[in-house]
Amino acid sequence: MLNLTGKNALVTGIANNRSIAWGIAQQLHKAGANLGITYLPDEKGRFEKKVKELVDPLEPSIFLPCNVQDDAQITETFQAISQQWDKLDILIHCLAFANKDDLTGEFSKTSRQGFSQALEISTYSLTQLAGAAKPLMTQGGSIVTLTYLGGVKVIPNYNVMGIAKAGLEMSVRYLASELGPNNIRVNAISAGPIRTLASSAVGGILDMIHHVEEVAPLRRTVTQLEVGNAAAFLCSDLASGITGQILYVDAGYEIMGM
Ligand code: NAD
Ligand code: 0WE
Repeated sequence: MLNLTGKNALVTGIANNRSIAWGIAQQLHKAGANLGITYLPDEKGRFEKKVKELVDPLEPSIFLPCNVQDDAQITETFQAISQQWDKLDILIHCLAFANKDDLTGEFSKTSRQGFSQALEISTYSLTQLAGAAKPLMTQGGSIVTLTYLGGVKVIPNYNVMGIAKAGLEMSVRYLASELGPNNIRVNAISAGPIRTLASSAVGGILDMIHHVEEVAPLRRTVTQLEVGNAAAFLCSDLASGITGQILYVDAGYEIMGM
């Protein structure tokens, strides 16, 4: 049976009740994990209040701001973990960002700034967090990140995020290779399109969801909780032989050629 009792899990990327990270946090909690939550702070502290209210029922023992563009916040997060937890077992990387302007129109017009920002936040952050987690995962561990088909095949308008996800998927393999001897597994879930804060800001997302509902083998899209179940599996001992993999949780869409 899926059992995460006695495991400490750090979950990044919860913005609201539609976040994929929220679906994951709920399923990790249900399986018995002890949670730490980080959120992206904003100036007015609005995010902090909203996320705090949302996650309160899951009784996280750590709740901290962590903007991955700020080294000091990452250091503070992992310092808090090393002080409060005897070990870290699970790291969920569930964040991405690109300029809205770079998610439409001509990919060849992507600016240097937009390109590096998208890859810094969406790709480099996995390596950065995995590097910080490694010394705390003293009993082995499981790292899970979220990717999308647009990192493997061309999806209109995904543009610079596709390059970021291609880099993210290759980072999973290099990290799995490096961390394997420490019994730390690193995998990605490639989720089908889901309506979230990030995806709702994208023009035409509903049409994409309807397309998936028509052609995916299961004739539907997936939910945050289904992604959460797959993440809980990958973080559990049931997946002890699995590392470096990209697991599609997409109602089968990826297998279709026509
Ligand atoms: P979301 O908006 O709920 O989550 C994105 C998160 O990234 C937010 O919590 C935001 O605060 C965080 N973030 C952005 N910049 C950050 C920074 N500098 N530091 C720390 N956190 C930062 O949207 P989501 O769809 O749940 O996205 C989560 C992950 O799932 C992303 O990696 C996304 O690419 C991936 N994904 C989403 C879909 C989809 O259709 N929604 C499909 C496949 C993969
Ligand atoms: O990875 C994602 C979302 C990525 C994302 C979305 C936004 C919108 C708002 C990253 N940064 C931003 N920045 C913003 O300002 N997905 C997989 C969802 C998604 O995004 C798309 C998609 C799909 C699906 C963009 C274009 C085409 C399809």
